[in-house]
Amino acid sequence: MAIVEKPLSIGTSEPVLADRPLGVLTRPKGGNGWRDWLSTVDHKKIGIMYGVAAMFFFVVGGSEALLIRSQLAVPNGQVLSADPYNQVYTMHGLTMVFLFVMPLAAAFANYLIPLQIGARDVAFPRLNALSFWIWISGAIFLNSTWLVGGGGADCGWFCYSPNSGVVFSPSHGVDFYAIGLLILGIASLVSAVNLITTVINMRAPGMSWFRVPVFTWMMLVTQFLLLFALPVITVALFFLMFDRLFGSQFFNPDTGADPLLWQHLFWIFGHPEVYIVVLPVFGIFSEIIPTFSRKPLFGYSFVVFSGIAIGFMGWGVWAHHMFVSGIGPVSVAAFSLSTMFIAVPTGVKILNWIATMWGGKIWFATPMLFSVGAVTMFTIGGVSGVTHSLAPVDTQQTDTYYIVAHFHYVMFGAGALGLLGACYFWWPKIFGHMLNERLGKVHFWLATIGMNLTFGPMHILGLQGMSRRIDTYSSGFGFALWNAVATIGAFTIATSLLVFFYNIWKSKKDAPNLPDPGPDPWDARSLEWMLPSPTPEHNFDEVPEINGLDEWWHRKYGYDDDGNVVRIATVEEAAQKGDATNVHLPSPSFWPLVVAIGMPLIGYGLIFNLWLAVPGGLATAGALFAWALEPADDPDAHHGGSHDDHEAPALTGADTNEES
Ligand code: HEM
Ligand SMILES: [Cu+2]
Repeated sequence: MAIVEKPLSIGTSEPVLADRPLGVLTRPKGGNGWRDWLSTVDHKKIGIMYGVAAMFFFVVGGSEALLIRSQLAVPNGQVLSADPYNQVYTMHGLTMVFLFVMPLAAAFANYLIPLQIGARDVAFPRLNALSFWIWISGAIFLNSTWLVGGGGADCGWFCYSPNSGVVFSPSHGVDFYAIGLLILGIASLVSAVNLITTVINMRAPGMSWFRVPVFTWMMLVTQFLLLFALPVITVALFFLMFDRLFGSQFFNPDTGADPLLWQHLFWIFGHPEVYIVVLPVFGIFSEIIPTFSRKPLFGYSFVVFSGIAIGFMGWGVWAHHMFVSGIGPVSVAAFSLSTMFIAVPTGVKILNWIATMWGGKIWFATPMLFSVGAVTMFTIGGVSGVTHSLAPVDTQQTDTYYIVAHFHYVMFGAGALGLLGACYFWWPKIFGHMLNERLGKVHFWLATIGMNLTFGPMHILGLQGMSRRIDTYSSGFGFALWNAVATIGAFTIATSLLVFFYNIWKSKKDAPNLPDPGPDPWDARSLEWMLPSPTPEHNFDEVPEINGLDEWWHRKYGYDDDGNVVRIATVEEAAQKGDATNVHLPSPSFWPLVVAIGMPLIGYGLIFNLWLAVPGGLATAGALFAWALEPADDPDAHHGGSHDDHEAPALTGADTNEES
C-alpha cells in the first residue's frame, strides 16, 4: 500500500480507500485556529510558518553571534571558556545557514512560486506540509543537544574528521549534528521534488519558460542544487553517525581510512550550498530592482542563463576549501582556475542589475535600499572571494578572519539583507498592510552600517594573522582595536533587528487606521501583484492566460506610437476576476505532522537507547499508512459550494501548458 499523491490536475486528485481512524484528527474546514495551522497544506500558510520559524532562529543564531563577539570584544575575554566557545560558533554557523537563510528563502518560494506561475498550489500539497514539519522537527532536534546532548556540537559547521570523532568530541553534540542535518536534509529533498514538479508542471497556459519570473527560475535552479548536493552530504553524515554510534571506521586513519574523504564529501555539498543560499536572493534582486527602477530587467535571459551556469559551475570548485589540505599542486591549480571562472556569470548578474537601474526612475523605497545595499555587499564579498581563488594568497588567508569576513559579506550582506528586503517588498501581499517606511529605512542603515563595522575590520584582522575559531587572544597581538569595533558592529546589527520587530508590531497595530495599500502598492510586474492582499485562499479566481514576460505589468501598461510607456488599465480593470465559487482546493491533513514527529524520536533512539526509536518508527510508519488511507478531499475543502454538485474543474493549466 503506497502513499499516492498525484500532482493536482483535472478530475479527482487521489484514490479514496478508507476513512479517518482517529476522530480527534478530524480535519478542520479552513480557518486560522491552531488545528488549521497544524493540518494546513496551503502553500501560503506553509510559507508563513517557514518565515516565522526562520526569523525565530535568526534571533537564536544572532544571540550566539553576540556571545561570540562579547567573548572577543577584548583580549583574554572571560565570557566563554574554550569548549563552550567551540559549541557556540558551531551552532551559530549551523543555525544561520540551515535554520535561517535557507528556510526564509523557502518561505518566499512556498508563498510565491504558485502565484508567479499562475497555479493554485504546489504539485504535492501534503508533501509540502511534510517537508515543513520534518524541517521544524529537525531544527528542534538539533538544538535540543543544548539540553540533552551535553552541549552544542563543537566541531565547527563543517565538522572535519578526525576532530568530529568520539575521541576529540566525546559529548553527543556531534551525534545531534549528524542526525539533525540528516533530518533537515530529508525536508529539503522532499521540498525540492515538490517545487521542481510544480514549476515544470503547474505553469498557467502561455507561461513558457522565458516568461517565468526570475525569482521562480532561481528557486528552480536552487532546488536542483539541493536535489544533487544533499545526497552527497547524506552519505557523509551516515558515515559520521556510524563511526560515532556503531564503531565503523570510515574516517579513521589508524585503520587505513582517509579523513580527507569527509572534506571532499562535505565541500562537494558545501560549495553548492553557498549557491543554495545566494541564488534565491539573486532572484529577489531581479524582482525588486526592475520594479523600483521602473524598467524591465536588463538582459532577462542572460540573468536566467547565468543563474543556470552558476548552478552547473558550482559543482567544479569545491576543493578551493582544501588548498592547504595536501591535495597536490595539480588539483590546487585546477580548482583555482575553476573558481576564477565562476566569478564570470556572477559578474554578469551584477552588471545586469546595474544596467537595469541605469536611466531608470529609481524609487529608493525600503525594498530597493535593501536590494541595492545587498548587491553592493555581495560585490565586496565576491571580490574577496576572487582573492581566495589565488591559491598562494589563500594559503595565508585560509582559516583566518579574512575568510570569516568574506563569507559574512556574502551570507549576511547578500543573504540576510536580501531576504530582509524581500520581507518589506512582499509584506503587503502576504499580510495586507505595509511595513512602516521610515522605520524600514532606519532598519536598513543600522543593519548595513552594523555589518560593515562587524565584518569589515575582520579583513584587517585576518591579514594581521588572527585565526578564526580561537576563543581568545592576548593583548600583545594588536587585535584589540578592530575586535572592539567588530563587536560594536554586531550589537548595531542586533539593534537593527529590534527596529524590524518593532516595525512589524507597530505596522500591524496602525494598519486599521491607514489607507488600504491595495493589491499592487509598488506598481510591480509579476502575477502575484494582480491578486488581492492578503492573497485569497484559492489564489486565482480563474487560471490566468499568460501572453508575455512581466504579464501583470503588461496588463497595466502599453506603448504609444512613439514607444512611450502609457497606462492602459487601472489595477482594478487589469486584475483578472472570475467565478471562484467552485474552486477545488487540496484538503488539510494532520498526517504529515505525525510522520515528521516520529523522526526526532528515531534520532534520540539512535543516540541514547534504540528502544526509544520504536515509538518514533511506529509514528512515522503508522502515519504514512494513515496518510495513504486518508481520503484526499474529505472534508471537501472547497472555495464555495461542494464537490457533489460539479465536476472538479482544472486546477491549473499544467495539462494545457503547450510550450508557446
Ligand atoms: C548577525 C550577525 C552575525 C555576526 C555578528 C556573526 C559573527 C560571526 C563570527 C564572529 C564568527 C567566527 C567565529 C570564530 O571563528 O571563532 C562567525 C562564524 C560563522 N558565521 Fe556568523 N555572524 C553573523 C551572521 C551570520 C549569518 C547571517 C550567517 C549565514 C547565513 C553566518 C554564518 C556563519 C558561519 C557558517 C560561521 C562559521 C562557523 C564555524 O567556524 O564553524 N553568520 N560568525
Ligand atoms: Cu566554496
